[in-house]
Amino acid sequence: MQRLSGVPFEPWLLERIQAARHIVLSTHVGPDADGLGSQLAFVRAARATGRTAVVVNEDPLPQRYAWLDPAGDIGHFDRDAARLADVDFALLFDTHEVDRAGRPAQALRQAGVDVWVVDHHAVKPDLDLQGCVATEFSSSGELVFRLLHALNWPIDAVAARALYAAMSFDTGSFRFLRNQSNTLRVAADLLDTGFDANPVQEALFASRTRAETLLLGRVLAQMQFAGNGRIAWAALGPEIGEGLTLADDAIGETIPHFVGVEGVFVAMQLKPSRKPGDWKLSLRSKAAVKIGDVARHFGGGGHEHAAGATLQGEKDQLAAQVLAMLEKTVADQLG
Ligand SMILES: [Mn+2]
Repeated sequence: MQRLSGVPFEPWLLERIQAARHIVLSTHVGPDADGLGSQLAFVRAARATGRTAVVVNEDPLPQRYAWLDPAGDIGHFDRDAARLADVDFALLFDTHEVDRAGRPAQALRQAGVDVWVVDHHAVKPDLDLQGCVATEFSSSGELVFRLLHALNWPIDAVAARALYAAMSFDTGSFRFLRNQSNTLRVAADLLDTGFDANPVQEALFASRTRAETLLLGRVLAQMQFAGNGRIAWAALGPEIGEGLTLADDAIGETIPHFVGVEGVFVAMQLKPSRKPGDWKLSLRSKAAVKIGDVARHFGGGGHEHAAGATLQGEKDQLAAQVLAMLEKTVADQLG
């Protein structure tokens, strides 16, 4: 039975978290600064209340987020599965799909541990979930800030920095303010704890590696336009990253450069998935066009302006199918 709390948080949600003594946190595969920052802040606050709290994700901490976790709290399944042994409650951050959390969430469920979610993505109605999902929030970090306040757990400068990183990441440096001025009020409260925001911003937004910069050049060289110049797209083969040492989602970082082109409303990238033969579809859009339905049509999901799916088939055929639907979507919505 699905039981989800919004904000203000339902008493049963706060009571369940307060009752937990040994908490484990997990997030989706391909962890990002939002999920990781939310975890680190929650761990810090939970420990300050006398609880034990650990993090076990499917994937290891990506190297580019090492600065976020100087204490080494972010664990991963292959190395740290033993940490799952003595927990009495689990929270899944920044996703509500247990499949997207990999082995930690599966192992916990098999062991009979409650796995609840804390997420800001729109929920698939048929999923059996408990926890908190509030889609009006910019980020899981903003939601966790509210949750920690509702629990009356402390947010010190270390936790605040992690939440600020989470929020800054998901809002593209506070440009996408889903919760409007509230998002900036939360950021201001976090800054008042006294950490320096500049290194956080630089680590998130001014730290592209040389390999990533070369990749960006290659991807931009593949960019094409469709739909009277209102769609920018590329279908990228595995050779795009040849000879470059790159993180798994390095191509994904290039899509803002597509949607950022003047006159473009929708960006589409098709790129190799981790699983050979599968293709990852990424979609972004400016405010005037919603592309969530296109992703859902192809069996994926996400937000109205940032969504994706995993596809099987031949790359150029798939790209043509997606483009046809995007051209119709753009024409329907913009005329
Ligand atoms: Mn997020």
